[in-house]
Amino acid sequence: MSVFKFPENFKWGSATSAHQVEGDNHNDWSEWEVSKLRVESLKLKGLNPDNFISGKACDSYNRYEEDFDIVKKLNQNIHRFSIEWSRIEPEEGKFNQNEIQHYINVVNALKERGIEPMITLWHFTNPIWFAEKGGWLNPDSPELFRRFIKVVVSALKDQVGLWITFNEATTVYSSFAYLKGFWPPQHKNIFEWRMANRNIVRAHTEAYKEIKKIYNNSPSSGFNKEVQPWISKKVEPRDPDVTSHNVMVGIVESNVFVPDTKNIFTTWLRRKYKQLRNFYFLDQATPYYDFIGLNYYHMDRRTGLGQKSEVVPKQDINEDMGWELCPPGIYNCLLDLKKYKKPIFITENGISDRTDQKRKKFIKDHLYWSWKAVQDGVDVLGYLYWSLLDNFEWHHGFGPRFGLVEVDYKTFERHIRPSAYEYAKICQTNSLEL
Ligand code: IFM
Repeated sequence: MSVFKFPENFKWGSATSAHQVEGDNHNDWSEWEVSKLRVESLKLKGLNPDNFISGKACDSYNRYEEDFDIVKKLNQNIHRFSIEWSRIEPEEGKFNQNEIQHYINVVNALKERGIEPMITLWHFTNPIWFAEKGGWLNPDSPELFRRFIKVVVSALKDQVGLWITFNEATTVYSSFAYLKGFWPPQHKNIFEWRMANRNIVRAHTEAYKEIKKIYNNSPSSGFNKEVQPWISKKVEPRDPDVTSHNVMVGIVESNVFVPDTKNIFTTWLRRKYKQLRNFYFLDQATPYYDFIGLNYYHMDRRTGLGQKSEVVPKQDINEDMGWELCPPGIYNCLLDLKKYKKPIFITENGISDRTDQKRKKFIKDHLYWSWKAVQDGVDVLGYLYWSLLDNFEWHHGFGPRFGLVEVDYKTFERHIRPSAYEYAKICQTNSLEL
């Protein structure tokens, strides 16, 4: 047996997002889930529309303390969750103090348990008023987003040092919502897709500057430097007027492993595709981010450009999602990100596995390849499994089961799966045994 040790201060955790776990959200997604168009199209496919309505989800809005007790029990020291914009600003310009207080309570509940909060400010859902104003096609969208995040970050700055502006905004969201048409607002328009991407990048940059300004004016907020010297050393100010070393602001994208082919031309095409898909946001937003969040799930044997790679042997398929798994692909993705010279968190990596037969091996294999990337000079700060809980998996509804913890959607009872205890051993020892 070999032991693979991770760097000192490596963070171990898991992630969720508001719409997927909280329940009772009222946003553009919850409206779409019950829309006639959506319900009819599910019925036509012979599916029960009820399984595709987020509803109470995992009821984590009310059960977050119970969830965080589990996080602690599983030896995790970081937890990623998202804030639901439609709760904070249900009507344009009107901010709900009770909901702001709710998220202060959530953060406090993590801190009391010694768990570092990592907060995503946008994870696929929009307030209804924002969607009605054109969503991410609206030229004012960056300013509307900046106004929202200013309220949230100002309220939470004393306890939080790790912020993510956008989750998978260009690698998943904009193409699903504006190009392929399977997420609300279900458009299929290449010009809109480009426009949404541009506005999102602008929104990120403005948000980054706003967050830095807030922390600049509040040097005692964010990370406690004695507790977190590892992180305060990593933050380099990007603007001459920004000196805050007490906060890190990152971008999360979902990168796929795109293997080469045996042919030089199609390999060139596939690398171009990868460049456009995986790195668009990072390239456009440079230098306005302090860390990169990598979500990694699978390889793309066949790209949108059509050529199929034959150089990688056939891998396991995650049937629920139709994904071809490929643990060494995470190594490849991490090495690709090295050129940005920024620290990296693996902000998501997971498998839908109801019977929990494959999850333990999945985690271990991906951790082995992540460890190898660290040996090869990639500055990886932590690993967060997706997801802490089974949850609402967007257009796939409640079918997929990604959780370390199984959720009974009728009683909301939580059952920790055996693989979660295996992962907990890794978190505790900061090392992997194979
Ligand atoms: O559930 C999603 C999450 O919202 C974003 N990243 C991928 C996960 C699994 O599909």
